[in-house]
Amino acid sequence: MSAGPVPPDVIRSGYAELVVTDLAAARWFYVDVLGLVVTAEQPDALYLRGFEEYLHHSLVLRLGEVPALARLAYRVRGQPQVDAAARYFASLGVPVRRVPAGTTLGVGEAVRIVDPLGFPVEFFYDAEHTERFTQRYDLHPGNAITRLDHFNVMVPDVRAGHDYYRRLGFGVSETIEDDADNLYAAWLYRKQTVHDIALTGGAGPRLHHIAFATAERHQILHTCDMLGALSREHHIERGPGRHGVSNAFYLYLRDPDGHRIEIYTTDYYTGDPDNPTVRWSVDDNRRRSFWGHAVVPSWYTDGSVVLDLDGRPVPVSAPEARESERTGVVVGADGFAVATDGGTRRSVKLGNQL
Ligand code: XXG
Ligand code: FE2
Repeated sequence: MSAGPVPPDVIRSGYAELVVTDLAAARWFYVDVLGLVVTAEQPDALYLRGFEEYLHHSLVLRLGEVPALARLAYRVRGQPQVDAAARYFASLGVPVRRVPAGTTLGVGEAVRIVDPLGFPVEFFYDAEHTERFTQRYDLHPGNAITRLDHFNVMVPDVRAGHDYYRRLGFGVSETIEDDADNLYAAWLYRKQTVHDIALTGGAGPRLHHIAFATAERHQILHTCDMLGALSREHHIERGPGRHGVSNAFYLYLRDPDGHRIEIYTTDYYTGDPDNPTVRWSVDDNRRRSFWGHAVVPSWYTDGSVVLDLDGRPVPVSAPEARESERTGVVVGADGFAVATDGGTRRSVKLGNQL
């Protein structure tokens, strides 16, 4: 029996394209507050990058009617790997579309698919180079973002998502699970950090967040101080704090359209072939906040819709109801459960109770 086409050699998470409904408001958030570098600007789009990034962009903001994720893009190891992606995904029977160079400004010929989890994903290699601003300290704001770090997506079946990314050659750095082998969340990588993609259990396919890295913790605190000083503190959703999973320092923000952005710094090296997977119990109160802080319910429930290759919203499915052994309620995601109460649904927090 033939093994079929091999998966493309993915290097790392490369860029994301978000649909935003007010480009001026988005520019304020991403450029004036977060301090991302503008590579190019068009009447209906902004192309942004971090201070260490030399490719054209790691985030595209495109004007549209409804806030959504247009695409996650992975960089592959050379242009022939773009063809390898086309062959591999055609063999899986999912929608595959080749797009000519320049379809996204600054990006060469690429392949777009809807992956088996329902997400619009691009595989690209060729991309325009720009100046790397690592040591242009004269340009750095106090909260300078260095680079894109990872994507996080919401999926109703974390095990299926984990298995799909494992087949694509991703390593698994950390998980949240229970004694019954239920997987609540998983972190998977190609580059030598904790993750390029995280899977969060919940109604999906939806985008949970896009995460950008700063070099140091204090830069995250500076963003909080700026938002406070501008009376725009409502953009802070969760944190700042220290993750259990990944050990990174973090902050979650909501942009003017509600898209969630994480600022993340100083996780750890995962590049050895025998890098051990850290498995967190869903009962460990430190897994999401190492300091035991409660996670706000919106962090578990809210996500951005995703678009198919023709720009239509992809329908969302809810996770299969699971009886928690501990509580007897239906768990939607770890730490946040929806209990059915004689017909009335109420939200209860589980995982952060001491
Ligand atoms: O990047 C991450 C996260 O996926 O955003 C969430 C690392 C850790 C966590 S968690 O909330 O599980 O600590
Ligand atoms: Fe994250």
